[in-house]
Amino acid sequence: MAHNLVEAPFPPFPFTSRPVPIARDAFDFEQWRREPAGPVILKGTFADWPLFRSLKQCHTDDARLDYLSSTFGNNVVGYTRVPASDPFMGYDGSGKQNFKYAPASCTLSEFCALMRAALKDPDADVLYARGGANSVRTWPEFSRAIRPLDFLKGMTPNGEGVWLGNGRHVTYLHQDAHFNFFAMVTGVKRVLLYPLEAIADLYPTPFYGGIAGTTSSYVRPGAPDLAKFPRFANAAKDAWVAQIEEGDLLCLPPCWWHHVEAAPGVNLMINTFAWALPPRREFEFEVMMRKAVRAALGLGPEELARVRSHLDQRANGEGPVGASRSARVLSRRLSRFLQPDIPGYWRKIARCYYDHYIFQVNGHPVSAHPERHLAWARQEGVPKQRLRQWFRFTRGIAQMTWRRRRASGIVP
Ligand SMILES: O=C(O)CCC(=O)C(=O)O
Repeated sequence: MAHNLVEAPFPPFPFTSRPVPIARDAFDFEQWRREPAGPVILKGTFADWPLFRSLKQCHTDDARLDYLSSTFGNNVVGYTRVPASDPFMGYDGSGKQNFKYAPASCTLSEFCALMRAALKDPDADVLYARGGANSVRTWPEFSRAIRPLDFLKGMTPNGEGVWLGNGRHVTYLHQDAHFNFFAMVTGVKRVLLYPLEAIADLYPTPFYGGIAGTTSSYVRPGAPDLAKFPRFANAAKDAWVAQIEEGDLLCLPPCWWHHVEAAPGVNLMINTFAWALPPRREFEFEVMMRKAVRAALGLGPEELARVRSHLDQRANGEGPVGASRSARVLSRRLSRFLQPDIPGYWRKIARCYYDHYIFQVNGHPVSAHPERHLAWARQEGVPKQRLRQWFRFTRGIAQMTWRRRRASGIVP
């Protein structure tokens, strides 16, 4: 593997990191998918996309916007805007989300006109069409301008988004439960990454209780407040950085933390999430975790330590002998995702989540805002909330099935 060491127009991080490797010819994608050791960049995998080729022929941002506007202009874009003076989208100093995901919408040609004006004024807002609000398969002409990537065959897409902006935005540090592939079509992004195991040093939100339903971090990696988040200094040993440019496909294993910045100028990235387990199994894990975290709050440290050591030794369906019924139920639930039928990478993820949120081996799991962990647990106990989660999952599956029938995307 080679490394991506190209200079980029980003201020350096106040810590060192290792570069994400670039895959060379001998790279075995199937093997990576079975045992993803870390993120990797693939080059040239979508060089045949009409969208990519057309944009490559445009030599200015004006020309890129003309092309996007004239070819896909009627599609409806959901977007947000943040001030150029601070284009960070995430948590502010008091732990409050400082932006709305995609509060505005217009046609793509209107959005291109807004971006064109903003590009001429360095003080203009940063505009960003976020992928969760813009699905590739609902923009028919756009979908026809890309090609499915054969090596993703057999994976199940979970959402394929269009991320488009006038550059300079910063997306909060968070992780998603799925594989994630970033196809950088135009512009440059810098992606800071950490394995899930760095969780304790990243000051996470409650489990899946952060921005847009992800597990997010309260830290701003570009300007970390080390007085408030002293452990973040330890995270440097786990930090990876990828600078992705036109034609790069960044492949992220499930649950890797990522923080994304765009260089100035028109920026277009298409991503696809792919389920890391069969969808129902992944949802079962989420539901099980939500129950287990609540159940753990009712057990003492000794009993939790017994459950943990029981899982370490046996990882079977029975709980520790002589333990309370709640401890045995907890043990049974947790062991389900440590069995050999669960892929090795997910067993590792499960262990890491268990240690952090259930056994609390790193201290309080939401140490930046402990009260939010309790509020989250209370909320999780409300049947309406569980129904909402089930509804969201079922609707997501139905939507994706319907979209896959109608139009093609990145996953064949
Ligand atoms: O590119 C971005 O700004 C964010 C992308 C992202 O966070 C994601 O795909 O999960």
